[in-house]
Amino acid sequence: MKPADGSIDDVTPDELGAGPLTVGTPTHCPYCALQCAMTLHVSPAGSVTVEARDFPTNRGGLCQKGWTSAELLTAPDRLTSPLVRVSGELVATTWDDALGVIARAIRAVQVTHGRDAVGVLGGGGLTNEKAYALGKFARVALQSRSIDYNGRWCMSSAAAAGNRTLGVDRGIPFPLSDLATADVVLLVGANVAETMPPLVRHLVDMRAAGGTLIVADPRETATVRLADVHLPVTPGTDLALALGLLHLVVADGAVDEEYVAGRTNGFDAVRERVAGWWPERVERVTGVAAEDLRRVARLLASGGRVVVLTARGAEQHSKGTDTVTALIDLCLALGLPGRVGSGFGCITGQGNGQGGREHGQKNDQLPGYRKLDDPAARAHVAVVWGVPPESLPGPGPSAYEMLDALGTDGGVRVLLVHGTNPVVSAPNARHVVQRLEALDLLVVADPFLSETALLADVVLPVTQWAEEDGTTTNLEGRVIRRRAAVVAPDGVRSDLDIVNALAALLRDDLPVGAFPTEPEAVFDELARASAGGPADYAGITYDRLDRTGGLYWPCPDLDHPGTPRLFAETFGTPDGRARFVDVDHRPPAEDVDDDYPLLLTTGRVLAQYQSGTQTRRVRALNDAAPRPFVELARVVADDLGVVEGEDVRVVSRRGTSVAPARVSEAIRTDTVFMPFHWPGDARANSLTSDALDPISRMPEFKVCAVRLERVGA
Ligand SMILES: Nc1nc2c(c(=O)[nH]1)N[C@H]1C(S)=C(S)[C@@H](COP(=O)(O)OP(=O)(O)OC[C@H]3O[C@@H](n4cnc5c(=O)[nH]c(N)nc54)[C@H](O)[C@@H]3O)O[C@H]1N2
Ligand SMILES: Nc1nc2c(c(=O)[nH]1)N[C@H]1C(S)=C(S)[C@@H](COP(=O)(O)OP(=O)(O)OC[C@H]3O[C@@H](n4cnc5c(=O)[nH]c(N)nc54)[C@H](O)[C@@H]3O)O[C@H]1N2
Ligand code: SF4
Ligand SMILES: [Mo]
Repeated sequence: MKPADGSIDDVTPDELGAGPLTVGTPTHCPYCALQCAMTLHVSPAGSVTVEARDFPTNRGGLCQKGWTSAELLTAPDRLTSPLVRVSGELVATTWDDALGVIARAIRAVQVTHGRDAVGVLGGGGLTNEKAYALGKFARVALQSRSIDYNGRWCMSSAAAAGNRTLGVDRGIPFPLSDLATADVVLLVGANVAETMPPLVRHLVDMRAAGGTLIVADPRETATVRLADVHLPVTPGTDLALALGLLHLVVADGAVDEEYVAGRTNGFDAVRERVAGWWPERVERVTGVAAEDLRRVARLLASGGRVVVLTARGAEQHSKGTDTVTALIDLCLALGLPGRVGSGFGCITGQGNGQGGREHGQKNDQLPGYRKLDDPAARAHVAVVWGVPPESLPGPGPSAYEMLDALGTDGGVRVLLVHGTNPVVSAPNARHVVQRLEALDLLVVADPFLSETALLADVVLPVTQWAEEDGTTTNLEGRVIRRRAAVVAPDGVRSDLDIVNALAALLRDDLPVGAFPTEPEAVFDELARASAGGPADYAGITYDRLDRTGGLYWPCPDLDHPGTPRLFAETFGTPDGRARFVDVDHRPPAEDVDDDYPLLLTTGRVLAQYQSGTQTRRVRALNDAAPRPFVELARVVADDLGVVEGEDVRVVSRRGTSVAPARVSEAIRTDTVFMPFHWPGDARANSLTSDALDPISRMPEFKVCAVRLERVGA
């Protein structure tokens, strides 16, 4: 759908909207896990407009990113030809040549260094079909254990905590619309007013009906400004906060003893643990006033409909799994999970962050959220794949650990990157760039020349969102349909085509049709592979999705209506009872000291998305959020002698970044904040710590020690 004359840049949505609308293609947004519903209209000249569509999650709303998303389809620097590096330069080539270069390098490296020396790094924005195909490609065509994905840096702590307590990881295990009928909602480290604006509609309705919104965040964010209570936690102390709240619930006699006795195991150790977390101690650790703790504990224990949600602020820590666990313990003690209108959830981030962690691109996983080291799971999936179970490799390294070992003995030497831009988004990014440079061959498949693609030896131009069919699974575990609305530009291919072509070049012994390229065929195979697993899609088909608008997993057979609410009667554990897990607070991996006296935390702004590959190419979004910044409290700015807009240098043990100061009344005086959307000198991840959570392997993006310097000085 190339515009005939390149004039699309000058047409505003209003002008396009003035004409009669076509029937349009109903689909969902290319960006975050809210997966807002939209209709795409294509004009006879080929320009595309976005119309918001009503759906229970977005209720007719879109954020600015969604409204402007069609601009991605006509970006002037869209990649339309494979590129290979010749004498240091990326030059255009044919698909046959590019795929041949990759296949030869894979073969050579696997002969010399073993199968695991070829790795795949996937993405939580990829459709279910692509995530499934990448996992199968790694296990069946490469027979390598080296595959993981960027969701490791997103949902891994939430997933690990959900699995070990509730026995299943479906981020929000109830319909999002439940928020509107809650009496109390507690958000821990979630800035939904910027990261999922249409979600706020449910919270606004909740408050209009008399409900109370509580937000724990070191900054007074746009979300905090909507709230009734702000808990201004010190970064990295939510675990103590959770223990302190449970202490008060126990002390007030507000534990739901019948629920605890009837539906859970292991509360005694937790009850004993929280006895030591009295409010004044929690105040000293977290910076949250004891009286605010008491008020929040009373609200949570009020007996009404209570929902607790976490996002990355609580989770992206070297103790993120334990923090989420402590919050789940709190909710179990209150009897919330499984009670209609109440519950606990983690807000999934990426467009297919939920489905992307269910079907096999995770290092330890087979489709249907099965475990790679479970013999029964291996046997089931091996039958669907037509290979012997013993040919399937075991679990491999996590995303950061794989990157950290690139090019070393025993590490990956050929890396295929699909759907992530680690040069901008990986922790300790300067080190990661050095490791990427040590590879024998770096292959990046992307619609655009991302910062990681700029380092690659081979770049493969791929189709994006509105150019292809597929499914995603939204933040509530609802499987929905993405639909092709336009024809992809000449020269680009789908990730599914790439996997198919490489498998054919590498292996002539695979079953016929092992890597289908039709999304629906891939989905049907995925559904069979997932049958009987925790994330069971066996009863879901494109046809059913088209008729229903979406189905919640598990959906084990074609007559099954799907499962909007989990845990009504039983949890996902073998005995059906939830497990309290005894966890304790600990400081971040890197605390402040005389040389690095401030805490750096990082996150997002409304108008940019992730590493910015996509949103930095949309004009209106760049106008809205044109540059990076360092948010710092006025007293910190005054001490340093910097004024609003003046460049400041942020220094950590790993690197330096320079960005303009944003002097703020809305941040703790011991904390500075940087968004991570920009590359180059202002890259936040030049500073961040690569300390990992021991269970989830989540990096500590949300806290490290830094000092500030005046650039002029
Ligand atoms: N505009 C926009 N929206 C997005 C994205 C985007 O890039 N841009 N990305 C999507 C993705 S993949 C994700 S994962 C989600 C993330 O969504 P969120 O988790 O809402 O976003 P963040 O800005 O990463 O972090 C949320 C808040 O955590 C706070 N915080 C920092 N440290 C701590 C701490 O120690 N404790 C507590 N309680 N809070 C802390 C920050 O101040 C920040 O306001 O957003 C999704 N939506
Ligand atoms: N400091 C700091 N760092 C962070 C975070 C933080 O809070 N602070 N958050 C972390 C989190 S939660 C996340 S999710 C990550 C996100 O960081 P990244 O993984 O880098 O996220 P994106 O920018 O979404 O990268 C997706 C890439 O895939 C491309 N793409 C889009 N569609 C397709 C497709 O169909 N196929 C292929 N092959 N490519 C496609 C896009 O153009 C883009 O280049 O960042 C993490 N990094
Ligand atoms: S909130 Fe997320 S899904 Fe909705 S329009 Fe914005 S980016 Fe798209
Ligand atoms: Mo994320």
